Amino acid sequence: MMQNDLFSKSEPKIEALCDGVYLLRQFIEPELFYNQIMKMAKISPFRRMMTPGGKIMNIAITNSGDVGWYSDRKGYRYLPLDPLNAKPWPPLADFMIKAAKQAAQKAGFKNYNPDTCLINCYQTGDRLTPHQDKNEQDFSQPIVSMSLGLSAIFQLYEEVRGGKPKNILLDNGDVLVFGGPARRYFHAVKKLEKDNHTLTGSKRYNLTFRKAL
Ligand code: MD3
Ligand code: FE
Repeated sequence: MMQNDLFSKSEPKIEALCDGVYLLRQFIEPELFYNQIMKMAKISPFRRMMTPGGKIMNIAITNSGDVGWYSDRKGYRYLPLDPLNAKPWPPLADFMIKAAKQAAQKAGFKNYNPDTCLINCYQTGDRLTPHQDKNEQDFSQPIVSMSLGLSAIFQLYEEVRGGKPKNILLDNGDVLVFGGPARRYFHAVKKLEKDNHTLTGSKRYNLTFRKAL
């Protein structure tokens, strides 16, 4: 009983994976986030964007917050309005900001102020190729990532793109915090395997909270 109390839900475990990368397993309430995503997607639907090179991305994307990450022939950037409906992106709900700040705080980042959340929707076979996130202004602010639904293998390249990555299995409700040197690391997500999840069906969702401006 005492053993259990030491690891009870009030004191979730935090695991340092490497310098600046922290994993908080089962940190959020997935249903709450999933329901919110479905509400927001009615205003700004998931869509497959075009890369600057003219290819259609396989992962469907939407945003919430003051600005949203966007890609087309003109390049990658943050936009205050959703080009699909010419309206602001759905606002970040207070509970979302609170959870992201709580995760950052646990990882040691005190003044985290996310102004946007990029939401990725993975279907069977979708993968994210190695890349850096560098469209944000302030690299001293961490990125907080939340996973929903089907599990996926996340890959972190500590050195360069060509090096051997660290593989991390991300499950429903897991949260990752990236800051400091890790903020600039290359990372990727392996192909989503065909499976079924009680909350999300055949899909995986990932939310990345960022300070873009
Ligand atoms: C490491 N998303 O949207 S989240 C992305 O699971 C993205 O959908 C992945 O990479 C996903 O850009 C991984 C974890 C993540 C997010 C941002 C990072 C890892 C990061 C920025 C720097 C280093
Ligand atoms: Fe990324």
